[in-house]
Amino acid sequence: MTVRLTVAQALVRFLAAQYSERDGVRQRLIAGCWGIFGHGNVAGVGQALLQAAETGDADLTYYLARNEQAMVHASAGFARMRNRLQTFACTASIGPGSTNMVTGAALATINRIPVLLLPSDFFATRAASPVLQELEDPRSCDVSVNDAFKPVSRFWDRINRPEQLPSALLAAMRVLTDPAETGAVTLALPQDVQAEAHDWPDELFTERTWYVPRPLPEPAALARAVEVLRGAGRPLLIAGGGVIYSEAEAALRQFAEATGIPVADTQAGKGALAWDHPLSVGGVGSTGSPVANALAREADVVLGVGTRYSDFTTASRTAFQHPDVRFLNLNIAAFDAGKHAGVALVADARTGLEALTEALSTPGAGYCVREEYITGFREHDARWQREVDEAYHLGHQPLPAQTEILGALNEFMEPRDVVVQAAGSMPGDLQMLWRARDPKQYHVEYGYSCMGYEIAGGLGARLAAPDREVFVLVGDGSYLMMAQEIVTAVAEGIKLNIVLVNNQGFASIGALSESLGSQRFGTRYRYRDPSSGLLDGGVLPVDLAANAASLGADVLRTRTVKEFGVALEQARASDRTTVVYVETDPLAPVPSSQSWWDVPVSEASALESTRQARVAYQAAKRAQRLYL
Ligand SMILES: Cc1ncc(C[n+]2csc(CCOP(=O)(O)OP(=O)(O)O)c2C)c(N)n1
Ligand SMILES: [Mg+2]
Repeated sequence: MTVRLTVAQALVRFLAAQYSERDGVRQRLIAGCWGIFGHGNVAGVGQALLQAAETGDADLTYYLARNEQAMVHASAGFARMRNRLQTFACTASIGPGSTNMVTGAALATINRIPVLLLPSDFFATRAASPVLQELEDPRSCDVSVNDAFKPVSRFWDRINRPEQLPSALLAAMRVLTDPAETGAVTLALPQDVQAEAHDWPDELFTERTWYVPRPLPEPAALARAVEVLRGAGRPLLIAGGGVIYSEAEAALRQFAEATGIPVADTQAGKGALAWDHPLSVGGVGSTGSPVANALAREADVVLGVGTRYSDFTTASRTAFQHPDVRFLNLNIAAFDAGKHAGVALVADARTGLEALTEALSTPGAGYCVREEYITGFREHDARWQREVDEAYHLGHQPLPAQTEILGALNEFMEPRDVVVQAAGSMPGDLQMLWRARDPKQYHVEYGYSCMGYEIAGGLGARLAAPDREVFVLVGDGSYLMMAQEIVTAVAEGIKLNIVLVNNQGFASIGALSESLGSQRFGTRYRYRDPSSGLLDGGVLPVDLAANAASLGADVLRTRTVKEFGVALEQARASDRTTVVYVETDPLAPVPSSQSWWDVPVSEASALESTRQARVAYQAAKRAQRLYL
């Protein structure tokens, strides 16, 4: 039997019938469809979504975003919160509507998070070419702006004929649900093809379940891994996002407790082991804790679990200084497992950790690190925790320090509450100072570190977990890039608590600039000073709190840490999206991670500040290693 539907109607009906399943738990794979309509999709996908809603033929709720980039962020935030087992589709109009999603696609792919993107495309028939917003490439009639999605998608296709849809859909669902391959999946939909009717086989629309696998380690690879660990005197485990996506927290804790191996975390992995577990040593790398970084420096074996070893994690390949350091990488993606010439253990994080625990716990011949090793880092951690307490309660005047705001928030939040952040000086401070109590509490997007993710990503996180309070932390720079989803939150009644931290510009890049001899050039939001010709004049008459109120949020202005704490209580008690506004001192002190990050400094310069920075840069770079 066949059913006559347009391509867009078939697509919607198909998406509503897809499920994912892991550990016997089944859920809808595509939870709904974000969109912004234009001539490219209004009559195609738009009509199909309307028809689905009106007739009840397909259940695919439509969410209206205010910016296409943001709807991809919301989908990624949602998928991350749901451990990659569920995501959204995103429909955009041809041209700018579609290319606005490219940044979101890159974010999803880099973070290995599934999102389904449906950019609209020019006429497959070319009947009306060049259609409004069509890129005309004199070299080929087959190129459109949607080709820009190719490098940032894990699967990409253009549906030029209805017959191509079924195989493209099956391939797309497979990639979305493959934990090793997942990322942005792009199906470009020419606007005429969306509206074209076709006789589809009924079976295309029967419910389909995509089983998310938990691959076991290969026995020979497990044996090699066990041999490496048994020879380790000063091992360090690095827990990445893969631990959390795999829900391997209990397996991680059992492995650590069985072996005594300390656990450091990455931005995506923070919370995999609670901060106050005796074997938890905090963030590792450029913005990590001095405790984890001291262990990293002397580790003879680094066991990376579910990490892609970003340059922040490895301190640009300076974090590990033991002359014979070896890497053992447990990862579901062979690509990541092979990094740093490591011994690769390709497996799901949970099954892999369970296998390692079992293999190392042989009765009478179990592996465990020496007691002095544990005592050493626990003493160091106790000293470090006192420093964190100080940073949380600095009493900085007249404006509070950012570390005090983060401290107040940390002490205020319940374990199941979620903090969302992405860019600026906060991810670094958070990675170093945040005390995560639950695996889903710390939601910092630091694969792409995309300014503007915060509010949109928070929206997705809250949609995924309506039973958790979401606290979006956003700097003034990020806020100015993408505040518009406050309107979506208000319209949908999706309650967000938004902490807006204003420090008059880019504290992060300002500090980085200064450390690299570039004197904070161009990093402050100031008037242009006519005498210097630079942007270092007076403070601008900008009121971001009023801006947030104008978008429909409740706003609480605070000036002190005490007022900030009271406002947090009020925000939590409210059922409306509430912005807690606070100004902080961008120059307040922050503890040192005792680490480094490679940002090249000009080799030739007319500026003394740059020349000095270059000398320091060259000295630091000598510690960089290849790990062959
Ligand atoms: C889209 C985007 N553009 C540029 C950058 C580079 N960048 C990183 S942090 C930052 C400044 C962020 O300012 P703000 O949100 O106010 O945070 P602050 O640094 O003041 O803490 C910039 C420009 C980025 N990460 N993302
Ligand atoms: Mg700022």
